Amino acid sequence: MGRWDRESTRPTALDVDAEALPPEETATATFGMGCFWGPDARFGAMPGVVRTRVGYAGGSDPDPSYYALGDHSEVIQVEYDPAERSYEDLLGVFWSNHSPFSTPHKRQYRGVVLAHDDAQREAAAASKTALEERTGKTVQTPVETLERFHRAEDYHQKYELRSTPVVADELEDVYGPAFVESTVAARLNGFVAGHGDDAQRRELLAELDLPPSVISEVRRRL
Ligand code: MHO
Repeated sequence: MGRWDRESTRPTALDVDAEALPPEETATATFGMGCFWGPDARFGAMPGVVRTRVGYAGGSDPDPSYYALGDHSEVIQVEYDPAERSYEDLLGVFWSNHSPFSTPHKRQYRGVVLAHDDAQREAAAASKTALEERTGKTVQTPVETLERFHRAEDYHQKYELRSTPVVADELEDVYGPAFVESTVAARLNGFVAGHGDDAQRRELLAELDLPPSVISEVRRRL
């Protein structure tokens, strides 16, 4: 893919993504928090989060899809830099951004921690107990073990960004299939949904060589 501004020495979005921490060096967390579009944007804007993707998990159906979820729930998967973020940080965001004291009527939207290992399971259980002690209420959200993550259809990935006029088409052109796993797309997806702070947004936008139409539409939404 070429540069938008031939004179520019700024990195393209793909250059920036190529510098992102490789998957072998990230840690991964998976949570059910209701409709997965929201947490995709929220976590995507967080410094230290490297990649996000949405999917279906927590059930046994071998091949779930949006219209045939079986016993799975919508989940957000977050890859993060363990040197910059702790699993506890993510748990903090998790507990304050779903409804832990009630069970939704559809399993599709249940809150759930899907732990990747014993350490995550213990940390999640401890934070659940702490929340119960702090509030005096019973937390309904279970802590379970992730068996398998099924990635959702592309049209659900980075949904806020994808549904932003102009930006969506341009970025699909720039990225093709790399869009879902892009760190830049994760951040922009968060920014258009209103997450992230000013300095963080300005820094990323100033850094990138993106189509001017994309920059101006993203700016308009900040
Ligand atoms: N049906 C809701 C949530 C979608 S979410 C991917 C809506 O259209 O807003 O389940």
